[in-house]
Amino acid sequence: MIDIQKIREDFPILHQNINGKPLVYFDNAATSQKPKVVIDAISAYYNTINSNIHRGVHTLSQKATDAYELSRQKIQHFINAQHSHEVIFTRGTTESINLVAAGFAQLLKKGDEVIISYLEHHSNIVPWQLACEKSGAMLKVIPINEKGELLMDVFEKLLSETTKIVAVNHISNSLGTINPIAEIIEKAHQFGAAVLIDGAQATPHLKVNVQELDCDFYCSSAHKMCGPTGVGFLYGKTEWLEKLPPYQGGGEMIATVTFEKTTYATLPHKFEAGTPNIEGGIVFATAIDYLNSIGLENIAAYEQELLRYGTEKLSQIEGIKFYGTAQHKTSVIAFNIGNIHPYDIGTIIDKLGIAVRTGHHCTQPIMDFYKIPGTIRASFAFYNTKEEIDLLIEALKKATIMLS
Ligand code: C6P
Repeated sequence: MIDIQKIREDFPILHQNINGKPLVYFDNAATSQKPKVVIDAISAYYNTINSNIHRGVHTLSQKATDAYELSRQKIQHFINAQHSHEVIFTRGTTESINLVAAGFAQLLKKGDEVIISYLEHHSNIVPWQLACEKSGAMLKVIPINEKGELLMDVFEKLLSETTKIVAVNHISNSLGTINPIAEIIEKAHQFGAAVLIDGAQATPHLKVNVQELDCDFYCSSAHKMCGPTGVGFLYGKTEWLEKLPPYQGGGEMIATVTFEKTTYATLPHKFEAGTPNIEGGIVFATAIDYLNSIGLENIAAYEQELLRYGTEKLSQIEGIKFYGTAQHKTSVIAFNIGNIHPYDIGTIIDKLGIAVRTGHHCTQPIMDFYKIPGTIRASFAFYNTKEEIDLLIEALKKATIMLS
């Protein structure tokens, strides 16, 4: 059991009025709020050990390097990777996917196929389109049903010896669907295809075990996990990371450089050119410690309770239509009310202190599937409460009256 009121004390931002009303933050799928330990760790870094890493003989640089590498190990253990060199620091999920897709662009050839799904965020669509354009490979898409679940029988038919990589999200950011990734990975491996899992919406909410899943790549962003923005990770199996070409060239990713030939550094440095987001990388570990202190199982159980409560309460609103009613889903509720444009509702409830996201949520194909311009998306985190859901309902009722 978690003590929500105590947890809420950890988040300074939650205790303020927005537009004269207490803030209700339901835009957690876009980015999570940060606990004080994370905010303090950022200033502690700059107050005590700020310096460049992997470069200096001096003590500060060594301290910063140690903290950065310790954070890599924290991420390794958080996702149960076998080796810390299988964890590459990136700017976030988007960069992680681009890194893999750019590498595959060089490995793929005409006749090869890449499979993604209808549920993907644009950052798991566009990099693969670019890779296919460059290589001549073909992009295939797993369709969905009305509930927002992948059609697994069609997926099986799409798979063949020509499938080289399957890239799907663990959890849909727009609908909350939890995809059957263990099954996807197993089926793809039967055809020798690699599998990349976009875990941006999963790592904040449930325990991930990359060895058990046996995925080839897994990625996520710190900012959705109570950590800072501008940092994330790419997990890759050693053999795949060895096989992929470097993503960017520059300092720290080399072994030797001459004008004739450059040789590359060993993993993970081969993929970490230039000065990284040092403070972000280090503080990522603080965020992981914080999530672990609450417990992913506790977080998942409480958020499911909020999902049940929210769905039941919202169902009472006249004219509401939900998008994404999968059997297995996280605490994301996407909906529209009557013919009112989601943006109009979002704007009015913001005046009442409530933060939700409206629009296509960087998933235009899902909106096209439902033939809508966008949705209102309320996404709950473990620091939200049922009382806040009640405030959302009240605000929605007011907005509906004003806009009808
Ligand atoms: N989704 C949302 O409001 P970055 O921006 O690189 O940290 O994450 C991109 C990304 C990739 N995949 C999924 C499933 C995601 O949800 C996101 C980010 C946010 O839904 C911002 S668009």
